[in-house]
Amino acid sequence: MPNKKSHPSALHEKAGISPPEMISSDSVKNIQQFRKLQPSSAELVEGILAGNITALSRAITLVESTNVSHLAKANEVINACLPHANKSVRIGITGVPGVGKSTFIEAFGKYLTGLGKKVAVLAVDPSSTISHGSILGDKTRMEELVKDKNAYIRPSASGETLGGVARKTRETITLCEACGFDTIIIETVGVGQSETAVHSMVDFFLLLKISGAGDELQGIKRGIMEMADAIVINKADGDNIKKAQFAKVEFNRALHLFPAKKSGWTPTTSSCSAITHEGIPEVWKTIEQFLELTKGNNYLFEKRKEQNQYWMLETINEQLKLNFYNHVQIQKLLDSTKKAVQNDEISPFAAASLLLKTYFKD
Ligand SMILES: Nc1nc2c(ncn2[C@@H]2O[C@H](COP(=O)(O)OP(=O)(O)OP(=O)(O)O)[C@@H](O)[C@H]2O)c(=O)[nH]1
Ligand SMILES: [Mg+2]
Repeated sequence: MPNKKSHPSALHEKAGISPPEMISSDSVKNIQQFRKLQPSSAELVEGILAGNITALSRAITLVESTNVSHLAKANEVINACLPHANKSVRIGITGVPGVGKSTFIEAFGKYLTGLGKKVAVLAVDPSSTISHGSILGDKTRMEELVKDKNAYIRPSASGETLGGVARKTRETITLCEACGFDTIIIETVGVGQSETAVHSMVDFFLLLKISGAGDELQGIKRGIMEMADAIVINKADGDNIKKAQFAKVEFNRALHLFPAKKSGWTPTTSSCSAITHEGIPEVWKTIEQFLELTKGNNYLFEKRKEQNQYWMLETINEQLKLNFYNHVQIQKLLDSTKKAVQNDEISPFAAASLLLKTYFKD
């Protein structure tokens, strides 16, 4: 009979094998390390106020988080940063795709850091809420600015709604200002309602255009013209210089048809080339003149106060809507009620009031 000991087999296991550790000690160490790396809100604030970019980026990620448990911490950080914010100039830049916004911001941003300014570039990009960060391409358009230690570029937050994305950008402005950035540039694509949102968070609104075939005013939304503090015709280089001059005259004429602005500022038109940098310093000069005027007549500060109220109301609207559509009973009833409305079984108003009643009952 063979000796069991000298011929171990699976059927006659004696010594046994200790089961593998359920959790590897390496992973535990990593997780502990990671937890330690998650700074408290006080640590984040301390970092931001010291001008630490890593702390700033982390705080922005926190603000952008859709995780409800992050909300309280994000609010703590923002509230602590608030007394240190508000000291920058906020510039909104809009224009249709391809007009040269990113190239312009690269040239303009470099010019400003050359003057010793600290520039933060943010974006409200409704398309990125679908494609999750189309501005990534922008970072390659802003090659020089990305490398500049006095510049900070943050791609657009992604989110469910434009309102939500814009609100996060508004909060990000506060964080950037507390971190010492004195010039905030917010880029937006001229689609949807994003210009209105950006206009509601900046001091100066710049519309970038290119010269066309003489029909400059075609297809331009009246509302955008009305919001603009300056129209800058980009790509005024090479064969385009003459056309840009014509466009400037035409825009100038059109701007004079609008009623005077509350700020007391008369919108300007100019041309530039984001490639040759011709006309870029003049854009900054215009903004300086605007600031001098609106600080002098107090408009700048009054407008910021109004904007703060706007964002409070916007946030309430946004949260109420979200809450309504996420309500369990509403989710159950919404589709069938929509169908009933479609089939003329109930009027849209009666249906709305029925759903609202259901919502407010709980
Ligand atoms: N000649 C000339 N070309 C320019 C100028 N500015 C931008 N471009 C070119 O125009 C194209 C579009 O420029 P972008 O800066 O990507 O335009 P954008 O407005 O940011 O575009 P989206 O991000 O798609 O909305 C690029 O090929 C640029 O090189 C300029 O001043 N002169
Ligand atoms: Mg761009």
